[in-house]
This record gives sequence, C-alpha cells and structure tokens, in this order.
Amino acid sequence: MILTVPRSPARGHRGSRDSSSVAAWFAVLLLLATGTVRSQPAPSPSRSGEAELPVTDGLRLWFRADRGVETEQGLAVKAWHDLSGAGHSAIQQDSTRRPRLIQSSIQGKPAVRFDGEDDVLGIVDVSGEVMTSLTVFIVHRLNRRSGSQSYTGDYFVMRLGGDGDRRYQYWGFETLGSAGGGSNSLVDVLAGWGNDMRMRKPGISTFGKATLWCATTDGAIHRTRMYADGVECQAKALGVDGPIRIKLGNADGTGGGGLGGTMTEADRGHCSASEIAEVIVFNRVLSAEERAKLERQLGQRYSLQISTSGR
Ligand SMILES: [Ca+2]
Repeated sequence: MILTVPRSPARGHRGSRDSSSVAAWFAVLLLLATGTVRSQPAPSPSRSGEAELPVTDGLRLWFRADRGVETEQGLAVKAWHDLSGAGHSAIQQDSTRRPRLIQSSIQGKPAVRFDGEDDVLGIVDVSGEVMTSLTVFIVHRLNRRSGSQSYTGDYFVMRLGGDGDRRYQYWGFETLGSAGGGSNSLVDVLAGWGNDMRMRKPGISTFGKATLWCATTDGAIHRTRMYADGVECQAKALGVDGPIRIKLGNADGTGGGGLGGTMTEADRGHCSASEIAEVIVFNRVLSAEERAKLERQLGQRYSLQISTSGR
C-alpha cells in the first residue's frame, strides 16, 4: 500500500484546509492507530502473479529477477520481493554484501549476480511454517570466482532454513566443493553435517552455463531427487537419513536461508559466484506432470534445452 500524506497548507492559508484534506489526515491517524501504515511502499501486488505459474498449490516462494527487485545506487540489491503471495523477501542490510541486478544475463533477461566473495540475500520468513516436504526450482548459472577473491571453497548456491546449524532443519544446494573433490559433476543436496544426498550428472556445474535445477525432498533427506534441465541425476545417500523440518528463513533474514550462499557467518566463505534469474519453492513434492509443466515454462522463458525423454 502506498500512502500519500497530504501536504501542509501553505503559509498564510491557515484555516483554509479543505474538508478532503481533513479527511485524509483523519485517515492517516486511523491507519497509524491500527498499525497498518508501512514506511516503505509495498512490493508490486503478488497475488495476480500466481496465475502465471502453471502450478500454484503449495507455492511458498517465487523470485523473478525481472520483477520485485529493489535496488539502490549502482543496482545493488537491497531486497528481492516474493511473488508467491506468501509475503517473503530476501534482503541484505550490509551494503558490501549486496549482490547486483544485471539487466542482461541468461538469454538477455535480468538476473541477480552474486560476487562469490561475500554477497548473499537472507530469506525473511515470519510465518514459522515448517515444511516436511518440498520442491525447489532455480534458474541460474555459476561463474568462476575472479582472481582477486582469496577464497576458493564450496559454492552454496542457495539454502533454506531458519537455523543454519541444526541438521535436518536446513536444506540447500552445494557444489564445486571439497566434499566432492571440486568436481563440477556433483551437487550435494544438503541437510546438515554430511547427512546429504549426492547428485551426479556430467557437467552439472559448468561455469557460465545457464541451467535449471529442480530438487524434491519427500519427508526425509535421503528421499531427495534432483533434475538438471529435466534429466534426473544419479543419487547417492550420504551420512544418516532423517526427517527434514525446514523453514524458509527466519524473521529478520539472518537465519540459515539465503540466496547466493547462507547468512550463517561461519559459512561466509561458501558464497557462490552466480547469477540467479528465478527461484520457486513449494511446500510439497510436485507430481512428475506438475514438474514437467514448470520445467517447460521455465525452459521457454530462458531458452533452456529441457529434456522430455521418458515422459
Ligand atoms: Ca560483496
């Protein structure tokens, strides 16, 4: 809601305030009393956007870089607003850790670029909803870290979670890391402390290549499947299985959830150099048909080659 506060009457015209102005001020006082005034304009209305996804049942998060990105000077991203209707955002208070909005990235479309050094957007979630199953889509590409960056550790592409340090309470994509020998053919879908699912597909994390990843977890971390551009990855269970209990983030965006990395301070070195165009999260496992619909739509939007074999 954007609230326009009427200007004060010009000097010398005291007493000439018209009735509509008085009514407007009364409305302001009423809104202040009921606590519904926002200091910032709200992001663009989101409910209308839902209809543009072919599947919306269980939709909990939807970021698109061509909408809802709030920037400051130099296109630094302060906030990325959720289009799902659930009211989440991804934010960064520290200006040095803000990613940048790139107007022409994957297929000439906008994306949010993370520098691979410290950039991350933390996910705000005040709902407290705990998800025990989920489906996550991400359209992105990974970039090589530039030579000036001292850290060369794992890439945490994105992570969900209210607490970054409690196993089975966070969930994310990790690649190019020491755990996988630096391989660009491995992605770990992680749930904490080595209790993960390791996904294998040749070249899945090739630098500079735009790709759509989708992963589903059905109740427990070892019941995770992952698809890259529609092709199912070979999966291998690591560690001990356990039931997942995942929040998107926490109330002020400082929890385990993050785009481009995780807000957890100990994991700062795991920020990924990447460009993210779109992220979609559901609180359930989508059927193969539903997943195919979304993959098809995202594939068209970003001109990705999506495999349809086996369907
Ligand atoms: Ca930075």
